[in-house]
Amino acid sequence: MTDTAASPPAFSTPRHDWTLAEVEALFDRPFMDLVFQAAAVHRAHFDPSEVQLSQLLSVKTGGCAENCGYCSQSAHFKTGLKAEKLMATDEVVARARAARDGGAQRFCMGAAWRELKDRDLPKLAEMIGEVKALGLETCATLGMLTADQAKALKAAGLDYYNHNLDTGPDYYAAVVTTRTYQERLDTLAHVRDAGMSTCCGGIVGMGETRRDRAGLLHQLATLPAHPDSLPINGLVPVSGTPLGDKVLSAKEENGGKPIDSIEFVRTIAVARLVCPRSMVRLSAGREGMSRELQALCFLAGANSIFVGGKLLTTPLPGMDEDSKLFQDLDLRPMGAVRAETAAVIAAE
Ligand code: SAM
Ligand code: DTB
Ligand code: SF4
Repeated sequence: MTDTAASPPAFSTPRHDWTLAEVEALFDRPFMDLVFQAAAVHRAHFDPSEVQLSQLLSVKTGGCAENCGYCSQSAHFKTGLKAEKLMATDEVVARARAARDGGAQRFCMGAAWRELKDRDLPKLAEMIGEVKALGLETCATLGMLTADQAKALKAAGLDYYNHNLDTGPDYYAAVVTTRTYQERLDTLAHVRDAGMSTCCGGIVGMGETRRDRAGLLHQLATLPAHPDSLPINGLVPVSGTPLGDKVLSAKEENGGKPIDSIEFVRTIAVARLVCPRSMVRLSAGREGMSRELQALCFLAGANSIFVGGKLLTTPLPGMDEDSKLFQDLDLRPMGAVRAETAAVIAAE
């Protein structure tokens, strides 16, 4: 007998003193026990039939100064992506309204920047304020922030800031060299200090080891506050990027997938166990995942996804496909702000 049914309470209280060895030991648990335990912890904190829907929009695409080895938007790689200017506020608001009316609860604005420049702040603040006025939760991912910029974004109505650690500290140098791990931790501290919620996770399937995946989750679980949202992205292999090309040229391994699907589920389950109250987001990589694999991820504790047919520059399943999946799995969107609700908010 393994300690499955008896263990959940021990995991239910968030801890910040995880050791790397403990996180690695969770990865090594028998798969069925791990998923069972993660599902129990999920149920201790959330309604397991609810999944949060977020929609992304790339408000400034391409031409980024950073060299993140997975990214379609880096100016260091030839990916064929056309760089664009910062989008007009009206266009962003129209897209946010459509996302809300489609059932999204949160709208996340992404920019291909190394860091936010003060000159762009007024326009971003206006955008965030108008999206918030639609009744949506607001999220942005704009690169590194200073403490003052974080405060200004909070004042503009920003609820969440996404800034990922991407991988464990030992593998980090193989992924990006133009931004340090510490710089990422510093931006996260500014976001927390400004009173915003944090969205922070990483990518799996970049050639890292299980120890590196444990290293990422160990970092997240030992932050001063666990991330409010914890996105687990499966690498979307983009042709022209060093990490994407590696996967694309080794197609026979894992059936052309960047990571074995059972290992992916393990990563979701361990994230749920070490950060029991976080919204664990099954993020990039859903396109091409089977319905059964997604169901297993929800069972293992994922309770948030991106929807709407597109992430920032790469595809996602369409709304029809996701609605059918939700119907078949008896899942429902968490707290969606549909048109009727928003009309009430606007009239207040
Ligand atoms: N430029 C900002 C930054 O990196 O801080 C924000 C945008 S960036 C695209 C947001 C996150 O998306 C990255 O940190 C990375 O974790 C994830 N991401 C980007 N490209 C990806 C890919 N090809 N596959 C999986 N995740 C990806
Ligand atoms: C996150 O962790 N994943 C999202 C969101 N936060 C910003 C972005 C995924 C991007 C995937 C590649 C693309 O579409 O360009
Ligand atoms: Fe730039 Fe963000 Fe892409 Fe890195 S992940 S290259 S910072 S857009």
